[in-house]
Amino acid sequence: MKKLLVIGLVLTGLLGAFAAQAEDGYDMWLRYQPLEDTTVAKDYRKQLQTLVATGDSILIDSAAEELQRGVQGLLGKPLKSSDKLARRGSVVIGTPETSELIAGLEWGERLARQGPEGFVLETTRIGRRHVTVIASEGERGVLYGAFHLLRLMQTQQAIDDLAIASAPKVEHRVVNHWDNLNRLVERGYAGLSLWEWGKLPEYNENPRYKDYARINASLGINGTAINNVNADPRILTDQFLEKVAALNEVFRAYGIKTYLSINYDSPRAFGDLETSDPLDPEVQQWWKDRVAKVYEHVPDLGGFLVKADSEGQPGPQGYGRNHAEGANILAEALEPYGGVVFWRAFVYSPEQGDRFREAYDEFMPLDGKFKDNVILQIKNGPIDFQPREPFSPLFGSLEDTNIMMELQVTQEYFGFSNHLAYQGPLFEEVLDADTHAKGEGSTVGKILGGEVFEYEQTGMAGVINPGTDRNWTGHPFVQSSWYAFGRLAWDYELSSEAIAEEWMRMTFTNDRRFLDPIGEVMAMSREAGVNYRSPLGLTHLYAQGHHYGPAPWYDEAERMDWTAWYYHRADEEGIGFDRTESGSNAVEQYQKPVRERFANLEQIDEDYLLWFHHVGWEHEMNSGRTLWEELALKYHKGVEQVRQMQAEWEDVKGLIDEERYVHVKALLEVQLRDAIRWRDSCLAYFQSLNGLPLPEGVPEPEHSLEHYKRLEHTFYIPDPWHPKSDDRTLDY
Ligand code: BDP
Repeated sequence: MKKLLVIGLVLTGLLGAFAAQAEDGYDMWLRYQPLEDTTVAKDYRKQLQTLVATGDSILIDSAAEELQRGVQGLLGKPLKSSDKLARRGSVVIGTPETSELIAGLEWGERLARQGPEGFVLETTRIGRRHVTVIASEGERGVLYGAFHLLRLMQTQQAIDDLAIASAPKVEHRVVNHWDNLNRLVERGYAGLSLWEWGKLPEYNENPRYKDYARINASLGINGTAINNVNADPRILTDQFLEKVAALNEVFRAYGIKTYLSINYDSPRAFGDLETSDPLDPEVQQWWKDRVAKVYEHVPDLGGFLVKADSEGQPGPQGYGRNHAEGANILAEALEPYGGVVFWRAFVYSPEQGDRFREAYDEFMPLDGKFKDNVILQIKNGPIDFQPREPFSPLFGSLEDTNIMMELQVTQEYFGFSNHLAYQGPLFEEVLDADTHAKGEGSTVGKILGGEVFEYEQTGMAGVINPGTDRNWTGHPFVQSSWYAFGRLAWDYELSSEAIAEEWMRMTFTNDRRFLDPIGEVMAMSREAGVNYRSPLGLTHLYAQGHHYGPAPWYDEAERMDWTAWYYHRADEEGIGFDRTESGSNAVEQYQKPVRERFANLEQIDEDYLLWFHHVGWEHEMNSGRTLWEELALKYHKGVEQVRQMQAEWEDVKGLIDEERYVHVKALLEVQLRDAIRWRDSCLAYFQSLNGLPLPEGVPEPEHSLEHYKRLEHTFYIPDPWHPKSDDRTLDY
């Protein structure tokens, strides 16, 4: 009996130890697993023995708690907490206000240079003692500095002679959730919304909330817009505001401000007024009163995010007013509380000849008309988060309007949470794009940082859409794009490659045998996605509604509708959207050097060719091949790249935990299936138009075009947000 008990205990112990090591992706990049390199760990232990964190501040408490958690995990032993320096190995954290030791360093000017969110992380002397200092003008900066130190350790960098000063390059670093109040997440592919509205406000201790805040804070993200831009007016009711306040309570401890997406028609939807016309004094008063209520509940709310006059959302134009008039009344109501309005520039009206032109044509005439606490939130490209877009011409054109860029982390157009498609290279591509607004070097990044035009406020937003899936994002590698967004929002000059390496080290392992091949996989994954979907500047060939599978075909009757024809203009003769002078002339929206390059068939980078030109199928490409051959080869290359990704993944077996290894491996199979379908559907369709043979090396599509057309409606699970896609599956 006794023996059995002992065996039982040993078994439970073993299982316990095993369970502790099981990796389900929940911890993201904050795993703090014991360091693989024991020499490094030994060095770290010397520097990190005692933590001196004084002062009364929830943010510094969070920083201290995180350092303890990290050091405990990485080194196996927590720091001693003390309010005095130890003989050696002290870490002193704080601001000159919270810490006398830091005040005593007299770093006022240095800290001021980094600002309240920046920090100095330095190995220095206090008296005769060597110490590690994390200091900032503001408490947020201390928190970010703590995460920075932990990142150095997780990636096994030396920490015995630190001299780091860092500050974010844009002010508002905000994640956006497209979460509905019924907990369905629009374009979210990882479960239900994280926000348990039914249990709030009473229960805000769900550990997910705090972990979510830690994940964001570790990147320096300082804002979250928690509900869908297609906004439910109920978010502004007292009942929901109480719930929002309970969430905000958790986020506040990590320096994250809460923002709410509001419905522009709220005054009417509440049943209070007959109109929501922004120039009606009663409407203006309504917003002032409602905003006062909002701040009673959430005194430090960041402000509102607004999608107006877009895709059926109400807005000022419904009342004959423009976007500036619409935004300014909200800005006025928020101003006394320091709140801001993120006003989205994602607009296009169906009667427009070229959707590309729309945002620019609508917003340029309003430049300089928005209040200072309005920031225009502009998607990276002129259409809609496509695998490759030229940068939006609004970047570099709006001189007197605060702007921020909106990027998409959730893979709406990149295979949802089924495909591996690290978005870092896409983000980097747009940030590095040169607008030439004030001569060469006026990159989108610099514009966003307010270095080209003097904006009052700057920012970057990322649509993230995590859900209740254990690993938050569905595909483990979608985490990497969230990470990349946050890091680039902090510093748009970082390289996507370096970011990928950091992420892999923290998320998987520091083992070079993993980092090198999988770094390559990450680097190629976005381009692979472009190649098997829409190479050479093709765009939006998606099945209507769910945006997962291919549907390049169109019905004659639907030509001008938002079907694929609208975007690719393919026929017997050729393919591509003419946006030069002979077409929609959207190129005119760019500064001269950019315009000239895009407009010139000889000079344009072929990756953008069909964005701007309609060319014959036999148009000669730089390679000497015809467009058709090149296109077919690109499609095929995309498939081959997925095969290469699979092969690399095979090779890292055993270098990381089995659980995530197997998960990614399985998803790569799905990705290969889909890549082949994309290639074959598109090639079969285009071939039905041009009648040309496929070039050597590209296999014939396995099925008939009719087969692929039928798949359009059964290719992906019905999307709950698009009930119509559900109905249509019944046809087959
Ligand atoms: C499109 C999405 C749609 C969003 C819209 C937006 O398909 O679900 O509501 O963007 O950004 O890409 O408002």
